[in-house]
Amino acid sequence: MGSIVIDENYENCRKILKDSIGSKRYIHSIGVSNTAACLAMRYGYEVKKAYLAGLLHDCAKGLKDVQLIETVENAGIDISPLEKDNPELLHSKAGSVIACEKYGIEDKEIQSAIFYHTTGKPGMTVLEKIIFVADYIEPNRTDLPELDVIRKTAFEDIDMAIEMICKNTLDHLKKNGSAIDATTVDTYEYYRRR
Ligand code: DGI
Ligand code: FE
Ligand code: FE
Repeated sequence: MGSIVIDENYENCRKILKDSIGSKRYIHSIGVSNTAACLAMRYGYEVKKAYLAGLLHDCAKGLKDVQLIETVENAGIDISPLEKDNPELLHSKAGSVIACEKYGIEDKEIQSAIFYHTTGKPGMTVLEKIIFVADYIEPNRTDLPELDVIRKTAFEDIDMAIEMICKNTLDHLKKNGSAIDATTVDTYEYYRRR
């Protein structure tokens, strides 16, 4: 897989991304990239790096379950039994691989922010936090609980926003009887006790 050249306005990136994830998911990605840029301004992180991480965070969403598993396995990343049963969880880990192999992103901070964007993790870096939060609060989200208050909190106390997002996600998963990844619980416990 040859990687693309990223130009100043990410035009190549955008085109390939839109073709591979579809227009609805692409619009979400643009929302995450703009929101991530705003959070980077607030928390003193490089704005363009946050923008690019946000743009590409869901770049593996177009892959089928078998392709997600194959991408992650081929990169030598462990797959838990829970991930094997719920391969959609792997779009974050597969996304970090694809960001590197297909989009030429060699930056480890960006790769890691994509890798952990679904479950979060205890002790996240600034960029990991920014992408985790931007994914939840971006302007095209409408159907999530407490959006208004979490949007405001994100710009006041990002760790508090992470706690609120984790709590809502866990409540949602429990209500639906979905399998819960241990990392999702660990992230909540860490930010609840911070
Ligand atoms: O890719 P997006 O839809 O933009 O957002 P995302 O990467 O946060 O993934 C969305 C879904 O992942 C959301 O419905 C919550 C779910 N999720 C997060 N943690 C877990 C989980 N799903 C399961 N089954 N288990 C988890 O621990
Ligand atoms: Fe995602
Ligand atoms: Fe997303």
